[in-house]
Amino acid sequence: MAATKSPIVDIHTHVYPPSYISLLKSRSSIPYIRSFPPSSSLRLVILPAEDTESTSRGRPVGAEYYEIAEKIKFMDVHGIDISVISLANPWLDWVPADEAAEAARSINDEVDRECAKYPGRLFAFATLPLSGGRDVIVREIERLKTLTYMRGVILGTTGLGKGLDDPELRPIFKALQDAQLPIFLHPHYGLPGSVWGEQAGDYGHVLPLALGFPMETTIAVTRMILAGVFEEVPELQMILAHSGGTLPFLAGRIESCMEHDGHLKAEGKLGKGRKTVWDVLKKNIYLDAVIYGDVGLKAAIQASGEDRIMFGTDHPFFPPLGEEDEKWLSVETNYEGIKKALGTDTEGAKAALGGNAVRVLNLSI
Ligand code: 5CU
Repeated sequence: MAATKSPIVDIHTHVYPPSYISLLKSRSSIPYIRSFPPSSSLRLVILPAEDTESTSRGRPVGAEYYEIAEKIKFMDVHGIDISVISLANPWLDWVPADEAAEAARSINDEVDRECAKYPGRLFAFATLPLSGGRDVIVREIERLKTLTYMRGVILGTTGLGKGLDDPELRPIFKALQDAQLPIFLHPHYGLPGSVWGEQAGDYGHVLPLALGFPMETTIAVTRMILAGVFEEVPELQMILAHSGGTLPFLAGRIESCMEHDGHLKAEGKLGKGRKTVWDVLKKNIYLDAVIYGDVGLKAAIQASGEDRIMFGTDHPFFPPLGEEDEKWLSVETNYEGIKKALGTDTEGAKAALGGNAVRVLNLSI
């Protein structure tokens, strides 16, 4: 009997649906799309650190950012069976409060319709109307159950504006827990520009993307742990972008700093029933494999377990700089990292490449 091939699933892959692209083209502050004469080609400017007069101002933006057929083409070239697509940063963070509910409804419906064009190949993480406030957000979470292809939500680190340890977010986390919708946590804001120094303009996007993004995620989740979110919402599930930033590597240090903190002890926060950082990594957290190397991936596997790792590409970001390449170096590097860390055709590799995502996100229709 022929062996059935185990599926390859990309859980970290973005789109800006056509309606969102139109909005970006109508704007002149971040996030926006425009050309910078004398060049007529369009550039997408989204990161706080990149809106400067240099070649670092945004990135070229083409059909790969918004055409769903381009996503399928990319999947076919890279052997990807299923993609769980998500709106790319900065999501709806910038939308005025009174427009948030309608914006989220319309984007989520649009993404669901895009998935329906390729049944079985596309699923999605929905977008929340964060600026609309608690009730609007909870209503959208409840509505998501009526959409066929939604399997979780993508979330940035700012929450309602005060970070993810904000007590006001607890009902939202509970609503996600009750709806069994995992959070795909993704960075956007990085670290304050001052940490990159006066020469930052010479270094392109390297510092904010390589270091700012992972630190942002690490800080956000550490604040949730310190605030006791995972004790209060014990079944909350999160998939952390970029293999958890640096959380797997720093977990021991964070844990030790907590255990030696007199203030936490005096406040009774170190008693029985506390979930350690290691507990949270193994019970509440999944990690994508978008870390471009086996050393970081092995740390992720050791921290959370082979059954909690999920392949991703970050498409359409990190395209090859040479136009002649069909296969993307960024994707091949991630495949290679999984091969080196988990071998080829092992149960662990199959799980990381797709089995875990199919199981956790229920990827069948
Ligand atoms: O290259 C970038 O700026 C990005 C980004 O903004 N978001 C993302 O998911 N990956 C790369």
